[in-house]
Amino acid sequence: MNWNGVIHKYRHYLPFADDVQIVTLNEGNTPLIKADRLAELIAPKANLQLYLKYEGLNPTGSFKDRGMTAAMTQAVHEGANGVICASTGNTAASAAAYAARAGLRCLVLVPEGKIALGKLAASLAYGAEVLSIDGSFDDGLDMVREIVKRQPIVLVNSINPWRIEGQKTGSFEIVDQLDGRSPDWHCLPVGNAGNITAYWMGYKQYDKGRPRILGGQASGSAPIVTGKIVAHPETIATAIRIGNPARWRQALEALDESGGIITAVSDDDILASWKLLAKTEGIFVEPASATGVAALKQQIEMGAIDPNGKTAVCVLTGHGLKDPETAVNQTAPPRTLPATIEALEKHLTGG
Ligand code: AN7
Repeated sequence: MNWNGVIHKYRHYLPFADDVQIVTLNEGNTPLIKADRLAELIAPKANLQLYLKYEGLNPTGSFKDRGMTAAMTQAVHEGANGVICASTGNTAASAAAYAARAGLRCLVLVPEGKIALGKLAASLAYGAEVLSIDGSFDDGLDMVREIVKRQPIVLVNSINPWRIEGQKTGSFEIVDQLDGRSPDWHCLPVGNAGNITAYWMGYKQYDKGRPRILGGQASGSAPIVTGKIVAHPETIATAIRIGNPARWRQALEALDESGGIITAVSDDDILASWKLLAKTEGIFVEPASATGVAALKQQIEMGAIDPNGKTAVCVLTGHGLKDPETAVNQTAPPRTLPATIEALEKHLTGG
């Protein structure tokens, strides 16, 4: 079957006018991968049914494309000339791509030196005006919130409700891929809290069972866990280096209504899960994307989640190639070898 993107597929659940021109890169339809080896490692002998929703396989390499197709479609429908966002990187790359496709001007504000290389490369390649600010993501978000009050430019951060509308299709796909039921646990990283908001909205709307939501924040950037704005958030998972989430209240609602949990995981635990995903399942994600797995592992170990016979979905939000620098820094360098058969044979046989 030909796949034409999430708006085409789930139009019936989205509040678009009949005559919108859809801006799409055929996003969505990402695989839900059963991860038996990883399940056995994080919950030995528990018959945990663990699935990984590999959102890094979207057109710009992250989950943001689901919401961006919707936000850009609506922006074009409303006659916008340009769009703007603040970003830790993935929103920037996605906005840049969809704006290019729509023929719109695109401005992205990113925290200087704190955006992974693949995200910067993509945003530049798509032709966005990349503005590097000497502040955090949160500072950038304050700036774009203010500028859209003064200038006719459309904000495409996840405070734009169309971002959430498009993003919620992730829940619909998971339910469809699980043959019409929802998992017991839905695990994901939480940064600005758009994704957690959207998934919960999607499960409720689709009405085929409701999971409990498990959100993971990096311990150096965990405002929702601590209940306090973090003025200077830090984490190796730069995607979720956010101290004052825009959808904080909705995240708390999702946790409350679902009987969920929000927890902080250390950078070491994030990196340990990042390695496990790559080495036991062959799935290379950016560090932030391993936070849902790290949170699940932690909660099972603490006894707060009983894995026995349960179904859990972890959303892997972004591709590993987004952050090649961290990958290279966190692994041993390649061994150098003379270009001879003798040297190769010696290596192969343990010489
Ligand atoms: C890989 O790109 O906020 O809780 O500006 O890139 O919905 O913010 C990215 C967030 C998780 C957190 N995983 O999602 C941005 C940005 C990855 C991400 C999150 C982000 P939200």
